[in-house]
Amino acid sequence: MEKRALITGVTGQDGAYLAELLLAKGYSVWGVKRRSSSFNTERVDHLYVDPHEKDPKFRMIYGDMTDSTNLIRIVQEVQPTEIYNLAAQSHVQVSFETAEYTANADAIGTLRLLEAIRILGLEKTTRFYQASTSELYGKVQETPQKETTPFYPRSPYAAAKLYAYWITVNYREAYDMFASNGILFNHESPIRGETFVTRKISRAVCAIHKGMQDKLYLGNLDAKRDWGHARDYVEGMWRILQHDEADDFVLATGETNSVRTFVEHAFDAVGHTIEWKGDGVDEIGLDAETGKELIAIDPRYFRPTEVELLLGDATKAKEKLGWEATTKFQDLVTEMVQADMKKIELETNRKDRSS
Ligand code: NDP
Ligand code: GDR
Repeated sequence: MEKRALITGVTGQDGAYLAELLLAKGYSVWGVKRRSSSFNTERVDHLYVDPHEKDPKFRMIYGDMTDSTNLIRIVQEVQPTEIYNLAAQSHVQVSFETAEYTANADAIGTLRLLEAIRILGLEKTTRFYQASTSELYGKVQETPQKETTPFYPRSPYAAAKLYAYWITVNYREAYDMFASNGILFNHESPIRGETFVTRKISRAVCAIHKGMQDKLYLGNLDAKRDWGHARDYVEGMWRILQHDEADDFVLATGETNSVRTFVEHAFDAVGHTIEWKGDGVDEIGLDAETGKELIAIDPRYFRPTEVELLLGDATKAKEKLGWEATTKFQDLVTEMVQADMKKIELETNRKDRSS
């Protein structure tokens, strides 16, 4: 039988990696993209096929998680064998500003999609993956965090994702649907959104090194995250839906590092050593060689409630799915910095040629 995947959030980091993976596995992939006044498909443009071609393997369709009738029509048209629900307002800090919208898209959006499957009578033919998150653990209850660790959300984003998590479990139990949660810890890549801390750092480090930016402003340097590579994590999503029964799985590396350590490694990748001085909002990071101030704190980037420590235990995924994170923290940082350096150099060459 033809494998047809529907990916919501296909234009995001994970959507792009997942679409590539599924196409390589022979799937037909349909991605849901939002209408935007500027181009928003940069991450998947390389997968684009002329829709006039006969039977293209990758297609995009307009949609929005806040629009039930649209979602029902999409599921009806695609008749997917697998749905990966990756669409979300995914920025934790932004969720404090746009709490209601975040709940609508991330929580009720998930319900809308599950309902679309039911309304169309596809409960027995469509498998459903929900992009759940380590943000559910929030305020530390125990470490490392695993499937049985209690949740304590610390943001409107996490509270919305908590609803999405439980409605997925509920539809599995109530309607015998194959609906699974992947509780994924932070995963990054060279195509990570520019406002998440890792990519913000890798871009700034390159711009500072090239003399195009003076300083990098950050918030909480002591928050700790379990950072892995997005490429590994989309493989885990796929394995979760291939398992013989629907279930919930943590995907994590089992190693945690602070934002501060990320900054140090990133600068190190371009040959700068960082020395820290002062504390609290007055802390600064200096270039150990020149004494130049490269990092400062901007309290705007502190969150009203913070998640201080995330460290995951992915033993269940290893035992039941044979999944393990393969990219080490240091290699991830280096890959991101090198990719941004290449981008800056290409951009500079292009400007030089056109002037
Ligand atoms: P991104 O922010 O990179 O991508 C989010 C995607 O959702 C984009 O395609 C975006 O479209 C789309 N989207 C946002 N709002 C809507 C809406 N109302 N209707 C339709 N589409 C919408 O996130 P990631 O790829 O990093 O993450 C994928 C999913 O996994 C998200 O649900 C996230 O919350 C979750 N997650 C991510 C983790 C991570 O570390 N990356 C860890 C755990 C969970 P557009 O491009 O137009 O903005
Ligand atoms: P997170 O990612 O909130 O973990 O959510 P983010 O990279 O935004 O923050 C990580 C930590 O860094 C601290 N921080 C800063 N964060 C940002 N964005 N900008 C800064 O300047 C800055 N300075 C310090 C934050 O306070 C935080 O502690 C990501 C998203 O992908 C979610 O969708 C996903 O669910 C979780 O990861 C797992």
